[in-house]
Amino acid sequence: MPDDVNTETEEDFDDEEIDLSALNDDDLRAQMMDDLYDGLADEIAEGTNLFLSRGWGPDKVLGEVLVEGMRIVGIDFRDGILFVPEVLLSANSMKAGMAILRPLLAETGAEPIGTVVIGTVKGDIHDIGKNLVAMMMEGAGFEVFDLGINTDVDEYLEALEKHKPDILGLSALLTTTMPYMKVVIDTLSERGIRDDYIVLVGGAPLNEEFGEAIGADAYCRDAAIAASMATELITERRKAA
Ligand code: B1M
Repeated sequence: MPDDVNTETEEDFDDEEIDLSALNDDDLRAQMMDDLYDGLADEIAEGTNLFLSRGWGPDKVLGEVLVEGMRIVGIDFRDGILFVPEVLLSANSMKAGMAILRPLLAETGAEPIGTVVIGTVKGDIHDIGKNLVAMMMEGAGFEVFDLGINTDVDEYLEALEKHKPDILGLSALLTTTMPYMKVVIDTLSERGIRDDYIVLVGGAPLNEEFGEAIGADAYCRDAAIAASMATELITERRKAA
């Protein structure tokens, strides 16, 4: 066969391993966004470690690579280009990166400034955003008890009784599960314990008006705001006491 005939098929090309460490920051970031889209958890873990070794802060890797990558996945999910199994793989690869960043973001060394109980409400299994909020709150110096997903009102009540937190955080990503936040808050009111806690709510379909309408103390647009709001409201409450 003549030397100049290229026998490489498209499949061979796709299978070619990319050496992530050989990429500059911009290309690595772009490659990781592709890898997140394709649900490649090992590559996301490797890329996350590479960025950290190049001096990127954990918050920068989180915001500029992982959250941004997931935003793109979200757009294609909405537009029917990606489907649930694919998005689950992306979510898992996001978690592989978050597992590396979590201890770094949580490193404060200080005494906890308060306690938080957080969970995604009943009927809802989205947990990436809630996990980020928990991570950021830990990073801001809170002790966090995470109840996971699909949390019903009895589970919240049990955790409040057990951990006696300052803050209750509720997460919902679906328009069909947002109303359950009101069920939780109303139950606290019926039991006469609503004012024992600062209740923060968040999740993509919510807004400030909704938070107000259901009687939450605040709606938090993102994890950084949740952490700063928690600090602000707990400081205010302690001053007033
Ligand atoms: Co679902 N999903 N999903 N999904 N999913 C959305 C939410 C959706 C908007 C996609 C779309 O159509 N564009 C849509 C909801 C539409 C609606 O209700 N208006 C949707 C749907 C429809 C569904 C299913 C019904 C699909 C189906 O089965 N046909 C199904 C529902 C399952 C269920 O819950 N019962 C479903 C399933 C899934 C997967 C399992 C495949 C997967 C979840 C995996 C997981 O979480 N482990 C998934 C994913 C990944 C998404 C998208 C693509 C991404 C969500 C995410 O992780 N974002 C999402 C599209 C989107 O949001 N653009 C979508 C990244 C994350 C960092 O952001 O979660 O917004 P976010 O969190 C932010 C803030 O909102 C805030 O801070 C976070 C960090 O900054 N925040 C809080 C969140 N919680 C907070 C709590 C606080 C404070 C702030 O407390 C104090």
